[in-house]
Amino acid sequence: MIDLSSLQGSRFAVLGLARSGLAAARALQAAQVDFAVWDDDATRRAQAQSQGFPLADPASLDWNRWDALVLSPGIPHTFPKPHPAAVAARAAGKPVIGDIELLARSGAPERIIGITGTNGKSTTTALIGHILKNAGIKRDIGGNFGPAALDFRPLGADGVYVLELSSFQLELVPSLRCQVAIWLNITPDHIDRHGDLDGYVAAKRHIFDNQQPGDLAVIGIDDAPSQQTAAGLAAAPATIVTVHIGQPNPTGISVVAGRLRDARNDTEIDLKPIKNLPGAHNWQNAACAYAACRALGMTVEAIAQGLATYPGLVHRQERVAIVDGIVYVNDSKATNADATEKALAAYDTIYWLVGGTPKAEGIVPLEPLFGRVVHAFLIGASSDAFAATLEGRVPYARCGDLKTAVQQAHAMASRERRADAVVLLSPACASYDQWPNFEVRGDAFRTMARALPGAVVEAGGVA
Ligand code: UMA
Repeated sequence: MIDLSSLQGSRFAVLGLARSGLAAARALQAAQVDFAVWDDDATRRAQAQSQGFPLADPASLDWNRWDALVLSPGIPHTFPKPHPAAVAARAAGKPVIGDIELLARSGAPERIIGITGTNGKSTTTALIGHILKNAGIKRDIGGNFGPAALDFRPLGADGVYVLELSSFQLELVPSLRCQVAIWLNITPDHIDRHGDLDGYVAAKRHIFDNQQPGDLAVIGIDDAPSQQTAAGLAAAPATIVTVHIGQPNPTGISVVAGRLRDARNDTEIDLKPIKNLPGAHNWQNAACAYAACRALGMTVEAIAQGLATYPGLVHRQERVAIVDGIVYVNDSKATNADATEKALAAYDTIYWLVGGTPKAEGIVPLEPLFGRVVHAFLIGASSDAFAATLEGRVPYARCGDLKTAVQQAHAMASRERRADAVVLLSPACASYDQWPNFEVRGDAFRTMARALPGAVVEAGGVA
C-alpha cells in the first residue's frame, strides 16, 4: 500500500466505495490522514462503516472544512450530469481528484510509466510489467487494469510503477508526473462521459501534463487525433518519440511487416515470431513498450527477450490449446466489432466462434476481413442478425451455444487440417444472453478446448 502520511493535515472526502475508493480509504486510514467516505449505495456504505471508515455525505458537507473530493473514476463530474458532491466541492473552490492523485501527492519516489489510448492499454501495461520483471527490475502494475494504484507496494527509488490510465482517471490527476507517458491510439469511446471526441481526447492529453525535461512522451501516430496530439506537443518540455505501424518512421520507431525499427539508434527487433503478440495492433503495443523500457536504460537485447517471453493476457487472443495442429484462441474480451477486428486481422485461416448479445453495429464493420474466415459458428441472441450479414459471403452454422460451437468447429478444423488455422472465439458481442460476464464465457471456452481429445495445453495468459 502507498504511504500517504505526507498528506497528514489535509482532510479528504472519498466518494465511491468499490475498488479505487476502498483502496483510497484503506491508505488514508493507515496513514492516519483525516477523511470520511460515502457511496450512494446503502449496502456499500454499511460495509464501509463496519470496516471502521467514518461516513459523511460529500453532497452536503461544509466544504470550507475539507480539502478535496476523492472521486471514483466511474462517477460523472461533468457529463452527462455532474454528481452533486462534485458540484458542492467545486462551488467551494475545492478540487475534485482521484485515487491516483493521492499517489502523485504522496511523494513516493518510484518512477511512473503511464499508458493511455483507446485500445491496447492493458496489453501494453502487462507487457512492460513483464519486460521489467524479466530483467529483474522492481515494478508494480495497475490502475485502470489490475489493482488500484494505492495498493502498489513501496518499491524505492529504483522501482517503477506501470499505470494504465483511463480518460476518467486522467481528468482527476492534476499533479501526476509520468516520467514516461505512452499514448497508443484514439478511436471514439466514452463520449457520454466527455461530451464529444474532443472532450475525450482532451481528457487523455492530461497524461502529458507535468512532464519535465528528460521525461519521454511516446505517441502512436496512426490515427488523425493522435497525429494532432503529437503535433500539439512540439513545444512540450519532454522528449517526444513517435511510433508508426506499417510505414517507415525516419525519426522515430516503426514496425513494418513485423520488424520493429528504432531510427534513433538504428536497431531492429523481429516481432513476427512472437506468438503472444500477433497482429499490427500488438506491434503498436510492443513498439511503445520498447520505447518506454529503452527510456529506463534497458538494453535492446533485454527488451527483446522480454517481448519474446510475454505470456499474453487472459481472454485477449489467449492461446489456450493446440488440437490436431490447430490453435484454439480465447478472445472473449472482444465484446464489440472494433475489438474482434483486431483478432480477425491477426490470423489468415479462421474457424470463427461469434455471437452473443449484439452491439448496434453487429458484425457489418468486419466485412473486409470475411475472406480470412473459413467457417463461422454462430452462438446466442445475435444468430439471426449475424446469419443475415454472413449470407452468401461466409459459410456458417447456427450452433446455439458455445459448447456446440466448439464441438462443430473442432470436427471441421480437425478434418480439414489447414495450415496455420485457428479456432477463434472472438464474439463481437457482450456475453449477457448466456453468461454472467465475458470472463466466465472465456473460462468455459478454455476448459472446453483443453478437454478436446488430444489437446495440448498452451501456457495461457496472465490475469
Ligand atoms: N457510485 C456512487 N454514485 C454514483 C455512481 C457510482 O456512489 O453516482 C459508486 C458505486 O455505488 C460504486 C462505485 O461508485 O460503489 C463505483 O466506482 P467505479 O465505477 O469508479 O468503480 P471502481 O471499482 O472503483 O473501478 C474504478 C474503474 N472504473 C471505472 O473507471 C468505471 C476501474 O476501471 C478500475 O479498474 C478501478 O477503479 C481501479 O483503479 C474499469 C473500467 O471499466 C476496469 N474502466 C473503463 C474502461 O476501461 O473502459 C474506463
